[in-house]
Amino acid sequence: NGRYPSVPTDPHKLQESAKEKLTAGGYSYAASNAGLGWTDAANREAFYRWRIIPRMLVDTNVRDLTVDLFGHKIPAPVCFAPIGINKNYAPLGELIPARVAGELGLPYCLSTAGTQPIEDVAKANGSGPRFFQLYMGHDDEVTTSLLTRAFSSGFDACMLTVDTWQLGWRHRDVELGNYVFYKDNGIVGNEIAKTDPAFMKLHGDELAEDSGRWIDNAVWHGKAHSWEKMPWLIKEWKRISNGRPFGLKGIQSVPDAQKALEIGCDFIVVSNHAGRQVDGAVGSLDMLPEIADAVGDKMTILFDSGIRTGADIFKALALGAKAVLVGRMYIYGMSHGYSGCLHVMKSLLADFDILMTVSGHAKVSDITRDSLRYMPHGIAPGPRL
Ligand code: HOC
Repeated sequence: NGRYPSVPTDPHKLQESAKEKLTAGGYSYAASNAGLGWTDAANREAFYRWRIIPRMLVDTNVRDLTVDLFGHKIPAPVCFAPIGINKNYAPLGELIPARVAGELGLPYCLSTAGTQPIEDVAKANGSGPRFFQLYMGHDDEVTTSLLTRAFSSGFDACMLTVDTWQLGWRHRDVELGNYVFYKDNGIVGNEIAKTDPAFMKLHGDELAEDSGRWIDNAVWHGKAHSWEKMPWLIKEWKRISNGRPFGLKGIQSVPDAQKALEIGCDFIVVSNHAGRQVDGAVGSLDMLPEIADAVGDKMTILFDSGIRTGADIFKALALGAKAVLVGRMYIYGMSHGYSGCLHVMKSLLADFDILMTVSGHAKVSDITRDSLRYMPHGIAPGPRL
C-alpha cells in the first residue's frame, strides 16, 4: 500500500476515509441504508456465517481467475455495479470508475441515474466490456432512445432494476434533507437525460437539471412497472441489440427468479440493492443457494449486496454466482480520485487472488459449494480498531 498511504485497503477504514473526503450529502447518499440498517447488517452477517474450508497441498502456483461472461473473457469474476449520481463522489463522476474498469478489463455497469452522458462514459471506458442498467420510466420512446444510445455506444447487455420504483426510507438521508438531492453539492443533473433527444422533447431541461426531480417526476412518477411490461422491454432490447443479453437486477426469491426465466431473461442479479430498499429483508447471500438450485443451470446468476473482500467474492461464487457486482467499495475509493478507485479495485483483486492461493483453489471452477461450511450462529464482529 506504500504508494497510496492515504487510501486504506481495510473496508471499514476505507469507508471512514471516504466520510472525511466527501461532502455530508455525498457521503450520506453512498452510505445510507433502509430503516435501521438491518438488511445491510443481514448481508454482512450472511457472509460471516458461510465459512471457507481451506484445502492443502493443492498446486495453486499458477491461478486462473478468468471467467466468460456474456461472451467476454474477463480477468476475474468481478463487475462494477451500477451506481447513480457519481458527481457526488468526484467531479468527473462516472468517467472515473468507467475508466478504471476499462483498465482492469472488468465489466462496467452504467446506471441510468448517471451524471455523464452515455457516449462519454463509453469513451472513458475504452474497450469494455460494459453493460447498461435501466431505470425504466413510462415514456416508451425515451426507453427506446436510451437503449439505442447504449447499444450504439458499446453497452452490450441490459439490466433492468426491479427493486427501486422509489427510494427506500433512509433515515440518514431524510435527516439531512437529502431527498431533495444534495443541495450541499449543488444540484446534480442527469446528463443521460439531458443529452437524450426523446427525453428533452418530452420533458425539457428543467427535470434533467436535477437528478431528484428527474427520477421522481420523469421516470418513476409514482407508478411501478409490473411483469406485464417485461415482454415489451425484452423484445425492444433484443431488437435494438440484435439479441444481446437481458436481465433483471434485484431478484430475491425463487418464484421471481423462475418468472424471470419464463419471460426470457438471460440473467438475473440476486441483490437487495445493498440493503438500501427494504429494511429487515433477508440477506442477499442467504437467498443465493436456493435461487441457484432453482434456475442456475438455465440462466446466468450475478450477485451483489455486501461484497467487501476477496473472501466475499469466493463465497458468492461457491453459492452459485457466475460473477459479483461491487459497488460501495469503488465509490469510497473514488472519493480519493482516480488513483484511489484504481487502488481499491486492484487491492480487491489481489485479495481474491491471494485467498484462492491460501485456500487451495487454483481456478474459479474449483470453487464449489463443498468449499464452504454454514455456521448457523454468530454475529459478525464489528470493525477492528
Ligand atoms: C436520483 C436518482 O440506486 C440508490 C440508487 C437509486 C438511484 C436513483 C436515484 O439510491 O440506491
